[in-house]
Amino acid sequence: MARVFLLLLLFLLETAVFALKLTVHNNGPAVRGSNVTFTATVSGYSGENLKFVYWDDAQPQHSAEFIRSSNTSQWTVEYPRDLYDARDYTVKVNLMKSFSGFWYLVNTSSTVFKLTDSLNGNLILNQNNLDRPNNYVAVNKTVHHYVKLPDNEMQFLKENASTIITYWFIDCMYIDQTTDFSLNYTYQEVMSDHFIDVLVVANNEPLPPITTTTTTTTTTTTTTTTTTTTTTTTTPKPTTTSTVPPTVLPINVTDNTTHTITKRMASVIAGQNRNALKDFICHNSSIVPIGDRYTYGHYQQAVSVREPISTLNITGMNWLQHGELLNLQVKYTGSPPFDYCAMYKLGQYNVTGNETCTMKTRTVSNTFPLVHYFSDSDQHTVVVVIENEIGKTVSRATINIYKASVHAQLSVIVVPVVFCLVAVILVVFGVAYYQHRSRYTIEVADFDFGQQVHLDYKTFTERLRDSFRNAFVFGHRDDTDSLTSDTRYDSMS
Ligand SMILES: *[C@@H]1O[C@H](CO)[C@@H](O)[C@H](O)[C@H]1NC(C)=O
Ligand SMILES: *[C@@H]1O[C@H](CO)[C@@H](O)[C@H](O)[C@H]1NC(C)=O
Ligand SMILES: *[C@@H]1O[C@H](CO)[C@@H](O)[C@H](O)[C@H]1NC(C)=O
Ligand SMILES: *[C@@H]1O[C@H](CO)[C@@H](O)[C@H](O)[C@H]1NC(C)=O
Ligand SMILES: *[C@@H]1O[C@H](CO)[C@@H](O)[C@H](O)[C@H]1NC(C)=O
Ligand SMILES: *[C@@H]1O[C@H](CO)[C@@H](O)[C@H](O)[C@H]1NC(C)=O
Ligand SMILES: CC(=O)N[C@H]1CO[C@H](CO)[C@@H](O)[C@@H]1O
Repeated sequence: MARVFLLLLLFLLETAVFALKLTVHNNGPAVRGSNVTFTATVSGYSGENLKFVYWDDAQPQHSAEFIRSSNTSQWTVEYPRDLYDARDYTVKVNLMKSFSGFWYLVNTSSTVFKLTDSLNGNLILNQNNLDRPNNYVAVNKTVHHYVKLPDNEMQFLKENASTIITYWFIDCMYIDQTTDFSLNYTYQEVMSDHFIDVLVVANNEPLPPITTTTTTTTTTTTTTTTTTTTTTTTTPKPTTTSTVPPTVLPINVTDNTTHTITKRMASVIAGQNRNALKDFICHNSSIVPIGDRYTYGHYQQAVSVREPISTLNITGMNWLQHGELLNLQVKYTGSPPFDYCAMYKLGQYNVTGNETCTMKTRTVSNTFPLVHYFSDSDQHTVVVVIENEIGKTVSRATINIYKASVHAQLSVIVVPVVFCLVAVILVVFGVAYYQHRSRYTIEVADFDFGQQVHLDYKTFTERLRDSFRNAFVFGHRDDTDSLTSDTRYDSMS
């Protein structure tokens, strides 16, 4: 009795204080016949053993329990087509902990999942190996359309379908059938809108024999189909009032291997409400036209064809005098509307291509002006980012700003400087010449002055005269006298 009480106390304590949080997810919705995986995750886990008890509310019911020494557990359940209807189901999970060999409930949680008649997943538009984030595609460039199925449905189809064919319709017109869930198609009309219908058909069982009666029905439908296809060509979008006959399936496909399947489909369809099929292909209808022997997926997608931004030209003066306004024209081609912005960077800037605008300006014009005032006089780079629904283009232009004084120097300063230099040279030469002359005269004057004191009675001419006189009038004896007298004067001066 005391032990039960203690257990109860512990249990209450556990749930109140140390409660583990339990969350359950599923990978649905899933087509009938495929697997659904449930994942239970515990938060606040501290290393103990946990028991996960699962059960669903389907008939026949599934249940399972797992003991795990981790905070997560997975349960995968198969829901065969012949046993389970398409609807919402609930899976509940009990989380249990053990105490003295007893498992007691800690927490409980549940998840709701959907079984569907048709395949899930999405139709994806891919251009230049990039999935389009929206339904806009570039004109004259192959669009890779493909159906992306969830992994569990893909696995189901691989294991339980001998043939999977994807039928492609654009604007209610049959285009092609493929076996790889994809279609390459090029849209050639810019600014046009289209509506894509894709039907993925996988057979779940061997094909029953085709009766002659059904074949004839098929043939008749064929003729009607072809005639109406031409009528619908002019209509860009499927309209409810269109005169499209019920069967738009490719009944006149020449390929032998697919021929039977196509015929089979047509015969199945022939037994159904024809208007239901028309609605199925051309409109947003959830009517199942094919029946339980096939697993199908129907995908619809609107496509808008646009021209990407190209040949972006930035023209105008990019050498500016300081104080002048930058005034450039940006011109480009592409489909409007455009969102643009310009960024001004100091110095050289190399565009990376993923520059983005924080503030965009919208325009429908294929040109816009760039007007800007630079307060300094450096080199700048203007980066222009233009976006439309297809993509983005980044371009740039380098702006050089020069100071007004730099311009003036050439005419106003350089010329006077040259003249000044000439003047200075002239003055320097003049002074040098004058000094040279005056120094010569001064030297002579000094010499004369010095001579005046000591040689006032014997100048150079006088001495010359004396020498002549000595040589020719007095003979050699007086020669030595004049020499000694000369030496004496020199040493004295
Ligand atoms: C379709 O386009 C994709 C990607 O552009 C390419 O990988 C694939 O080979 C093309 N398929 C056909 C049938 O041309
Ligand atoms: C049916 O065949 C004709 C000629 O063989 C062809 O022009 C037409 O496009 C085909 N229709 C479809 C829906 O394939
Ligand atoms: C198609 O119909 C479903 C429900 O019937 C609706 O939720 C969905 O928005 C519709 N899609 C289009 C493209 O009209
Ligand atoms: C851009 O310049 C080139 C060459 O000058 C010219 O051929 C082209 O048409 C211009 N593009 C635009 C959009 O002005
Ligand atoms: C821009 O790129 C050129 C050549 O790739 C490089 O020489 C230059 O240094 C780069 N300038 C800047 C500012 O990154
Ligand atoms: C784009 O920007 C991101 C972050 O802003 C940066 O990590 C990445 O290197 C850039 N890519 C290119 C091609 O410059
Ligand atoms: C090929 C194959 O495995 N087909 C099976 C698909 O599933 C159904 C039941 O849903 C089986 O009857 C088929 O044999």
